[in-house]
Amino acid sequence: MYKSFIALFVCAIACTTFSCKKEQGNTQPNLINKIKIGESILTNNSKLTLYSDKDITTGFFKVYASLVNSGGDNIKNAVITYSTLMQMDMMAHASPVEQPVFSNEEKMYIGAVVFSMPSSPMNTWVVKVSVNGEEKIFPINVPASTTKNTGSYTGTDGKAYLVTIVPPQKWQVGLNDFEILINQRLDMMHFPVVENLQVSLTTEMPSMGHSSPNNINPVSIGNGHYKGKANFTMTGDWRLHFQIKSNDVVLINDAYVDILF
Ligand SMILES: [Cu+2]
Repeated sequence: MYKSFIALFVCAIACTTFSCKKEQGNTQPNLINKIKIGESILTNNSKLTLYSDKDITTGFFKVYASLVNSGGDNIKNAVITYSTLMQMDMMAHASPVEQPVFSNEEKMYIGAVVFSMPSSPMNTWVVKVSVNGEEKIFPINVPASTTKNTGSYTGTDGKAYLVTIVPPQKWQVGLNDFEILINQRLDMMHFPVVENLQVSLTTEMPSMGHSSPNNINPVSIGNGHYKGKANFTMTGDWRLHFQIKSNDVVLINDAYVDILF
């Protein structure tokens, strides 16, 4: 009897300690290799912080939102939406975004933004984040990427499209998994994703005038993303050419992005 009491007691302590530790460890957002791109305090004193994986340039970027209440606890059931706006000299426009979803792994909301053109003194980007209806505005400086990783094309149907590379963490010699994101520019503010297109990939090394074999054409995986593989036979400058068809009719003959590694 006495022994089982002890056992129960030890077990209770161990469980409490363990679950307490686990709880604390699990509620911290994973900030390894994240770059803070903005922070703001909401009216209820919770803190909203935005992060990216790397320095922002033109192109596709994951945007992480951490939301922590005044007691330091992670809030994971908020309704968070992203939108972008570029204020230009004579007009304003938005760009494609992917709405954030809470990740139990990262302990943050993860969405994405495409910066379709660089900032300049007259052309400035903001990312707007709405948290349970309260909007916070984050100015973001967007230098031009050193290589072209997003482009705008007019389709054979007369509509405008954006084709953007979603690169792997790191390009390497050999097979590289990558995705492209295809959006239609419906108007200056709306960029719905386009699914069910047929994409074929050819590679080119512009500086040496050769291509590479054994690439794998990107196929639709939903949300406007198309996943394929590029086979690089050497380091250097590579251009990925995409011919995009809709119902077997050429929509965009040559959308391309450039890679340098
Ligand atoms: Cu612009």
